Amino acid sequence: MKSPERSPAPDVEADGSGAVRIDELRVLHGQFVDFMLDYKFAIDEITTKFNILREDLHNSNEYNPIEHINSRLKSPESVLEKVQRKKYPMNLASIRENVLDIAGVRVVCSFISDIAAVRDMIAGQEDVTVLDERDYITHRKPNGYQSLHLIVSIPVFRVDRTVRVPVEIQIRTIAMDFWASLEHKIYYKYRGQVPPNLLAELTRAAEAANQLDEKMESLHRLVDHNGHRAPISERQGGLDFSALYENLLAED
Ligand code: 0O2
Repeated sequence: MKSPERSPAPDVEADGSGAVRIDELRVLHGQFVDFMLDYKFAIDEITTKFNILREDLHNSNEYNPIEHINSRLKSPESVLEKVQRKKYPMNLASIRENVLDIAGVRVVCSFISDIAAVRDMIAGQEDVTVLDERDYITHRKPNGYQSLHLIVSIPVFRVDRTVRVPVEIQIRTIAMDFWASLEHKIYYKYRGQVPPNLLAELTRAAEAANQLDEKMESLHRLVDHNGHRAPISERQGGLDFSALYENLLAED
């Protein structure tokens, strides 16, 4: 099949008056829309990968660590704002190379230990290349933010070419996600100038979310996914959930 012709890159010379001609603007706009499509398709690809994993696990009656998946495509305004803020060259090649979070996918898991499992399932796929990894769980941000961030690249098969497109994947628990969504809203409400007392409260709330995650992880280790008791070797010290568990069994 013959590939459709694509418009050549316009020579965006001003016409002498300093203005860019309308036909040149149209071509530029078309190229930007086409460029952004790569990222939309990359989101579709990664989302499909996670949905396949979920359905495959469900079908084989195995434990499914994924609670839900969200995605977002950065708006053209945010992309251009980031290019300006970071002082990257303003052209598509530079945006491709430098702005790695145009496509974003967030995977929310039930338990802390699920995060590494989900990470390995996606990073281990043949066509997925991990470009960068930031572990804000082991190294929590000072405000309390926790999440595992991966920048991966995946092939996107367009009609006339294959492009490797970067996607930012954020993997976190329900509690981490709950905290981050609220913090994000507060941050935007105050346009980044959050009052110090509110910041301190948010950091305390992050600590509470973390404690909840740790307690849930302990429970998760005590009870296997069919509601049976886990091997003694998997029980952790510290929290006295085993006594609670004994009582529950005694009531049966
Ligand atoms: P949105 O609306 O989610 O896209 P940079 O992207 O260069 O500004 P950096 O250091 O490269 O920042 O990336 P980093 O710190 O790994 O974080 C990128 C994304 O992680 C952010 O994207 C947020 O989604 C999330 N994130 C990071 N830190 C925080 C935080 O303290 N609170 C919350 N709620 N989210 C955070 P964007 O583009 O900022 O926002």
